[in-house]
Amino acid sequence: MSETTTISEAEEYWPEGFSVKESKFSTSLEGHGAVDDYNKDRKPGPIYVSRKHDRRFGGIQTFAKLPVCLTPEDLVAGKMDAAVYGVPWDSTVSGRSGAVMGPMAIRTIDYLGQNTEIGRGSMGLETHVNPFETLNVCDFGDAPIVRGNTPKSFDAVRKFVGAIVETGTMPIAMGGDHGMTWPVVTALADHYGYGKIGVVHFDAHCDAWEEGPDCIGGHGTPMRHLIESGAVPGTNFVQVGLRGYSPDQSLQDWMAERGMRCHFMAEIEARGFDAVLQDAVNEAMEQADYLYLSLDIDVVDPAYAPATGTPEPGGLRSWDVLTAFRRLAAEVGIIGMEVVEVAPPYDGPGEITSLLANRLIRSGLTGVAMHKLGIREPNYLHPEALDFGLARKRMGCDK
Ligand SMILES: [Mn+2]
Repeated sequence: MSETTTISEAEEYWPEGFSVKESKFSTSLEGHGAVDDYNKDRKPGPIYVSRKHDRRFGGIQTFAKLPVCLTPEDLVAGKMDAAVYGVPWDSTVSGRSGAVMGPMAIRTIDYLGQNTEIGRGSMGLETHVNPFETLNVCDFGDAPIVRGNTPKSFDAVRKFVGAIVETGTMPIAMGGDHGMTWPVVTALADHYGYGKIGVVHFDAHCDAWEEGPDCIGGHGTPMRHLIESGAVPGTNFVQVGLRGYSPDQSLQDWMAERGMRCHFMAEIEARGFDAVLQDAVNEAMEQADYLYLSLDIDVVDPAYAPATGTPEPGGLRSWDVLTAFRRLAAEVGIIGMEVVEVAPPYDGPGEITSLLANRLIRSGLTGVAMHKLGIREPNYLHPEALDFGLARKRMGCDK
């Protein structure tokens, strides 16, 4: 197939005059887009683009100042446990656009870095675990996007994620609108098996709508596509944080019929977030062999995360979702995660939405490291995080 899309190729995707709802995914990893076009004879392995004196906002910004990998061979040579990548895509939004700029904003907002030699470590205060000491993690750049062509873009995203997964590396996505979850999780299902994956889905919205007329891959439909394709059955979904004015009764009935587990904000307010999170942890372990985390930043209250296309007042606190990502990754174990729908043009002073997204990924990575270290007890917190008197005692100050 040629590099450019001809009208006849477009008609292959939408044979009835751009009115067909089904996308054709190809399954081969051929042309997966995870390539290094500029350094063909380079020895494979992670590329460090920071100097030791680089800090905070300086230098070349990768996610957490991690080394860069560009090819699957780099991931293998670097024995990468996880690869953070972006999906700069917002052509399937229903509300305000801008999520195309999400990945870069999530990278550049960070002032920590990951290099302990410059005095700014990454040990989480709640757990005393530093994910970058336990895990090899890289920035894998961004998935290739075909402007103006949703099926081809989604096909490219599926292959790109497939190329990561095939190396045994965990893919961690920065979105991008939620439409991308259809190809991303399909790529995981290609590898782990249809019906084997469970998704804990944090969102103000259910994202299980039918496509609108003449629409394909809308950001309110990815969970519907995953259920209907068999990649992730309805019984394998746990949804947390739904509120506002959708889904309507008939869609709720459809979701219930498919065995979806949904925890609305009303239940969270009535029972408390911790009780509902514990249910979500238990349900995630009951339903599936492998767990994926999908978080739409609009699950968080717009007071904490205003920069998103379809904000809905009355949501979760930052602390809630940070805890949830860490706990699910640590206690259940995950095969991947994503933070989507960050639309930087609407962010407030301090770029608080991008910052929260950055910290969510760090928190999830901390959980992945805890799981690897065997720290899997319910709601683990380091004793000295709860009582600093223990630290004084340990150092011989308190007798
Ligand atoms: Mn969503």
